[in-house]
Amino acid sequence: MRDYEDIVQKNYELARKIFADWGIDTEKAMERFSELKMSVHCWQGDDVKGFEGDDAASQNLVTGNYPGRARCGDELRQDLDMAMSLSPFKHKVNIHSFYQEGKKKRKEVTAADFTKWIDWAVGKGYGLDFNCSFFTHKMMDGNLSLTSLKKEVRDYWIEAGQGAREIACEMGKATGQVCINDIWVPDGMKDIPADRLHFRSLLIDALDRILEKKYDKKYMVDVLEGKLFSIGAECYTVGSNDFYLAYAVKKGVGICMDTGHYHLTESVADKLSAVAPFVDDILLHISRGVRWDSDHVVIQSDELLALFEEITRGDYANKVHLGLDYFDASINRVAAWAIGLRAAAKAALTALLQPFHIIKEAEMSYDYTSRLMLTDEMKNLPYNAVWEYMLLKKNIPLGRYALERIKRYEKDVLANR
Ligand code: RNT
Ligand code: ZN
Repeated sequence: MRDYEDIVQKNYELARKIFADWGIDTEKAMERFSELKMSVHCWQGDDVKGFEGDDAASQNLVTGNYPGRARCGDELRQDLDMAMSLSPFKHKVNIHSFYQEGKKKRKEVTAADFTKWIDWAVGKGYGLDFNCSFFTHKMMDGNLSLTSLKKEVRDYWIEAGQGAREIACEMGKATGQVCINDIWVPDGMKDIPADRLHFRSLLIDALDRILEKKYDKKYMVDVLEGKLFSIGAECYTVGSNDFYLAYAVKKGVGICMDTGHYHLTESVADKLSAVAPFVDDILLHISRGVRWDSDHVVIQSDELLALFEEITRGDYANKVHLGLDYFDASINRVAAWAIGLRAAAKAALTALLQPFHIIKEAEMSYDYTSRLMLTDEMKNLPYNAVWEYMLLKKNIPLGRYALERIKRYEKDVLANR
């Protein structure tokens, strides 16, 4: 390990000079990295089950049964701490209303049912984000919630949605960091609907009622998350991406873009500059779509890098909020978090180290030859040398050593569950 540290130091010194030659200050890039906050989705740790023990209407969409699933708040928080200790980001933690620990009916939960989460977050300096869980519940009408044809079902979920905003606001106040409240509903149709507009009208009414009360954006910000399709809703999603985007722009609400919720060739990196001029807040749910699944563990990829390139170059710092969203129960769940966190962090740092100014200059002088050649050349700069040095400085284990730590945790903690 000591030898390895020396190598990392030496590699960094060389890399620093190479980047300087391209006009990049590596120290500054690392400083900018340190301002980034990543919201970690708690539901990777328990296969999106929640703590209510109510499996009614549940469709188990998470495949795999690797041992060690977190079964309660204390276990989930312990696993989250472990995963975040392997990531160089500052963190928020994203929780759903069914992670309440007060054994309340879902529409009756209040911030008091999240005291343990809030105390933990405040103690560790994490921010919190929130979501009303419009699924896995006996008040679901099949996969319809806010757009059920039954008024009592709609009313139930509208109340739950209103309550969630109150909780989110309390979380924002307690942590001193804005809490993003995301609304995603699974409502849709397996087969071709007769009257598409009808369900969308119901969703408009429901959202209008949920979002009626005004909150201080310093504490709580609302975002709406659309989707292309789900299992069992292949033909029609009421809350499609177009629907929410139009609603959000008209009503001054934020948008959540989940990178797994579009056609596989669509690019959220491209969408940011199209949407950002018209909305104040964009929450990213960074995920990896694979064929029909929108939620594979995030790994290093061209798409991921493109997303961080856009965030860095577009300077959306105050508008774009970073978050992860995926789940895999077939591998160690803590590792699943760590893999995604580290992949996103590497992409973020790489984007900050890129000599963007040079290709921008080429573009501004219509020199597309230089732009293309330099875009390709800059892919091979020694980013990893800076990454390893940054981890070393933050006292975060490098590569294989992070895995060793996870394996030890699996043996000492997860295996005993
Ligand atoms: C589902 C959405 C949503 C969920 C979480 C659990 O397709 O992506 O964000 O993953 O709210
Ligand atoms: Zn999502």
